[in-house]
Amino acid sequence: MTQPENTAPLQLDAMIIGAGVGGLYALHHLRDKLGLEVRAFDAAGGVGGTWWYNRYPGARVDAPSSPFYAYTFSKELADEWDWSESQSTSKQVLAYLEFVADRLDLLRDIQFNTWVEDASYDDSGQRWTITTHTGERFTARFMICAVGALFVAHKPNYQGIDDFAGECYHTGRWPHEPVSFEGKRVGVIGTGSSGIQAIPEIAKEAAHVTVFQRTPQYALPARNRMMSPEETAGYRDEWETHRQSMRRRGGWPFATTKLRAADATPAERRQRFEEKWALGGINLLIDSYVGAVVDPELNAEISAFVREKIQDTVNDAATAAKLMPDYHIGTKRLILDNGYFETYNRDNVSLVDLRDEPIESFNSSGAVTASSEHALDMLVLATGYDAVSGSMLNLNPQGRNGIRLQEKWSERFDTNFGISVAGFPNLFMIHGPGSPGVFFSMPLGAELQVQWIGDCIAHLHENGLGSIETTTDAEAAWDEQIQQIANSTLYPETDSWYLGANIPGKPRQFLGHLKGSQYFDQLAAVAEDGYDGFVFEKVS
Ligand code: N01
Repeated sequence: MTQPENTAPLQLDAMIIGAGVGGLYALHHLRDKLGLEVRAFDAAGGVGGTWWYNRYPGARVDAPSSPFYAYTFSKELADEWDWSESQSTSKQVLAYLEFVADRLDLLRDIQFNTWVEDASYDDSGQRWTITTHTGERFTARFMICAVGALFVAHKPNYQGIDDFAGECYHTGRWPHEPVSFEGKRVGVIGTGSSGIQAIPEIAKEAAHVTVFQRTPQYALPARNRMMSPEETAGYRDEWETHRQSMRRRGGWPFATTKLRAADATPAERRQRFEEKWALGGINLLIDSYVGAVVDPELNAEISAFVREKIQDTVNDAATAAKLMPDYHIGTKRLILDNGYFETYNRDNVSLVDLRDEPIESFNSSGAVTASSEHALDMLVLATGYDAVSGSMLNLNPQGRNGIRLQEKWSERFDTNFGISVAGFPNLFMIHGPGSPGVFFSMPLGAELQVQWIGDCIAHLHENGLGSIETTTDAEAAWDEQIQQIANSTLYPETDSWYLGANIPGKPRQFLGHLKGSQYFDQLAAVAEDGYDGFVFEKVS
């Protein structure tokens, strides 16, 4: 539907960009709790955000326990939804989000298949106006950007890659139609969470899989299992306690160890690592001893333990050697695997170590490396995302005085709390740069940010205020806090998407707040203390 230029845009109270985990809750909270006139927009054909697109074989939550990758704001929702496995498939997460959208009657206020092409702020009217790809325009005082931390797919720019004549898919843009690997020679580039989940599944069907690996990765066994009715009932009984614990314990509901590695002998530590390894999931890292991503000695010991496990699993010594990670475990996103290393014992899987054998180019029939040609029928790009900042830069809103976000963020991704940007009044981000994001529970983190935004909007209404905006001083202080916390850990010593290191030319800056509970305490305190670090204008 194209709207003529001179037609007045449709007036709303708030517009939400994105109908994923954050956007759905924002729509519910602002519409049903605050009574605002709200509409959400999404380029996808349905709800789910990143889960709408991540349908590659093997895609699962990389959190270890399904009931905690879910909303916590409604006991009814928790009671009405049964998770079937401890590590949910992407299909089930998507079904859950569809269930939530249906149950809360959200669909009537979401405009799907709609790409927001432009967003700009009008100073005098204190309103945002968006223009969609069809030319429709909407205006509202508030714009909530729930555009996803892992949305903008990163495609490597190898010479000739577009000349490849076979099928080519990115894990973050997987087709909705079935993809068959049967009888095909499949090349997979990338061994992050997506590649490590997809490779074992592809190998079960394909004639041959060639994995092109740039950095060997640690992965811990997920030990995925079916959830029994008793386990589900137990979670429901303890729902309020778990909810409170997640808020207090950095997004994770269970108490973790207070044991110190220095108080144990090497044999005792080894025994404990074995126990945690047997339990699977993130237990080895977070529950062996205190400080695995802070204490270099403990980290080195856990890293060596996992390398040994890889060595024991992979039969071919040369392949095992190529698979040996050499960074501090946990400082790239920790990966939970379902038979990844075992996959290299199959006859139809081979590994190319790009550090020794870089890809020089692609041609119509495959990849050319320094010493070989790899003929392929299909290429799977598991090469990740322009994470955290990428989707906001894609939207590229125009704030005060005509400044675009791409200009504002050309050197640093300045924000306050990862929610607000100086020069962009009444714009709120969910999981923006400087938020806890993946370092906390993403659904709970989105809920808490949305609730804060809702309270802030109510504060404006109650006080006759037309706009709120953070200051550049507050942004500088926020960045300092983020970097200080990160620098007290081992994270900055490893190249990862947390630092923007996966995207050529992207400014290096740690992008997440590592102390989620502290973050939400500070966020609450700022509102209670009259929004220090923010400025308001009266309604114009
Ligand atoms: O992406 P990644 P991902 N040539 O950036 C390699 C979340 N997630 O999609 O390590 C060759 O982690 C790159 O190599 P290197 C989760 O938070 C969640 O796997 O940069 N290789 C790396 O091996 C995760 O962290 C779930 O040297 C290139 C890989 O591609 C985040 O999404 C599931 C390359 C990219 O790994 C991203 O994971 C999956 C190049 N030019 C993911 N460029 C669920 O919960 C990049 N690589 C379902």
